[in-house]
Amino acid sequence: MAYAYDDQNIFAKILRGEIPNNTVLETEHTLAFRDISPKAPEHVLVIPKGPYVTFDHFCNAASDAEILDFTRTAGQICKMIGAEPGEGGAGFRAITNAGEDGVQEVPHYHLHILAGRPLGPMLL
Ligand code: IU
Repeated sequence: MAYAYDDQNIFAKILRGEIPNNTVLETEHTLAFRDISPKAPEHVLVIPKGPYVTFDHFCNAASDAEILDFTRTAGQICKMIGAEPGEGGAGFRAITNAGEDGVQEVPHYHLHILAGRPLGPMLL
């Protein structure tokens, strides 16, 4: 499937600096920032800087360097918010919504990392 990237989506505007964000960590290929409407005491969104719409789009189309940078940044975020299970933190949930059935609101791939309270069973 071909993905059409909408460069007017809100995360594209954040990446271009047109809209402010609460940055936690920025690297060459990745930005991590606090969700504007947090669903847990710690709620960070990790996004690639490249124009990827969904998780599968990113995994299939991004370069090795982008994927490595993204994954390491997500790992760093888990450390930074003290969420590593068994290392002083109580764990976390990492989730990504994709497309209509996944109820994805913003069409720029993002990984939610939630922590800081018991998160309950995953809703299915
Ligand atoms: P979703 O997986 O696409 O449903 O998640 C989009 C998230 O982006 C959601 O948790 C919003 O609170 C969040 N968000 C944001 O952090 N800043 C914004 O300006 C907008 C949405 I619009």
